[in-house]
Amino acid sequence: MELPIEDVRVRKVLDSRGNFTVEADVIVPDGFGRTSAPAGASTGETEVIAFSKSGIDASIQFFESKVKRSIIGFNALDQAGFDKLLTDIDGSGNFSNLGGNLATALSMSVAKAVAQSLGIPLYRYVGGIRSTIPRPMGNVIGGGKHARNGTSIQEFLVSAHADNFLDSAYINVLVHRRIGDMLSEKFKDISIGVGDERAWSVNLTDEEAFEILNEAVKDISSEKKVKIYTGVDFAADSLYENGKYVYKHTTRSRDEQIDYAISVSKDFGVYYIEDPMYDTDFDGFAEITAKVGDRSLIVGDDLYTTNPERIKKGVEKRSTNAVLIKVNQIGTLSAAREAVAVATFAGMKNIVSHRSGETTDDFLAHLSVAFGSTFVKTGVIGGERVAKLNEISRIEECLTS
Ligand code: 2PG
Ligand code: MG
Repeated sequence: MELPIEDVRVRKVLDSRGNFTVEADVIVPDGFGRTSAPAGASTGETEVIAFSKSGIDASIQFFESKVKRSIIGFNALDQAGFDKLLTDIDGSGNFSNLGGNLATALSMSVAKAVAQSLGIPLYRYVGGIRSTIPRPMGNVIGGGKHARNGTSIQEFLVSAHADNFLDSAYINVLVHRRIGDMLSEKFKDISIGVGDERAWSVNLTDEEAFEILNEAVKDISSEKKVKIYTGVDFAADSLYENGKYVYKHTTRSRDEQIDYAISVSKDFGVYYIEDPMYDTDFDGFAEITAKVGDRSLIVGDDLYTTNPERIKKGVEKRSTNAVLIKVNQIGTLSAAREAVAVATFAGMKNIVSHRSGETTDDFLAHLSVAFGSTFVKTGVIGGERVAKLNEISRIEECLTS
């Protein structure tokens, strides 16, 4: 069976930060797929390049002149072949000609068009018969590169475990709301902002943020009688300067950073710990995982950048017990799927994640179900965030009815 690609169009659209990103439309017989790509702010060193270094227009120009004619007529059922073709035509090894964002939009749109043509949902096409509903995880207090005046740690996260996905997502919202009230009380005369992902942003120390987080979680958890896990994304690449970890109120050596991450697990009871160390320090991650991996998830984001080869290195070194998955870090659905396969085979959990600059596209909702993700990290509120949450809730309705 063949499903030849009949037409492809790409265009610029705006993301949630108001920056330009790309959207791709793919048409196959009886199928249409449209995907817009998100954009990171705390990007990892080894991510593919979002757009050509000459800019987004140059990426689109590259597509029009070098890619389009080769993909018209290509059999869309051959996702791996399509993704390899994109990679080969780009030829740079890191999508610096086509741009990883355009590659992501094209790759996902082919899968969406095929799913529609076959009359099955995207999660089913990508994941086969195995489908798992993840738990929603979203940040409620933030800073780093996502906010102007927030905490040093990029994200303070929560994940409620209620009976169904939407209730869990709603309880995350209640924690966010409670924290908003607590912050208004604490900073009576100071206005409180939100960061790119709608987490509260105010001039707090990280320790104050932990206290507020834990108090709000305790309150809502006992009110709703639901377990709520907490998490952090250190995004340690953003803290790292010349071998040290520079926070607003203190500086930590490598060893002190390792001890701090361990104490965040042991003393603050944090279950989910993302990117505690700089992205070349596989051994530092491993020390943390060895000490607290039995009680916490140690998650590699900038460490791995959804790159199967880097995940293999992490498996060898026992760096983490979980991996974050963002398609536009690696540029194609096939590579992201391979990243999940490598991690799963090694017994690691995976978490499909949004980017700080998002669109209302909901493909990551389908991927989190298809990939058997433990959590989906996609914020708590905001139209571009709840687009994903609501779609997972719809999928859950289909799977349970
Ligand atoms: C992260 C992400 C999403 P960004 O670090 O995990 O929260 O941020 O998209 O800016 O890389
Ligand atoms: Mg991260």
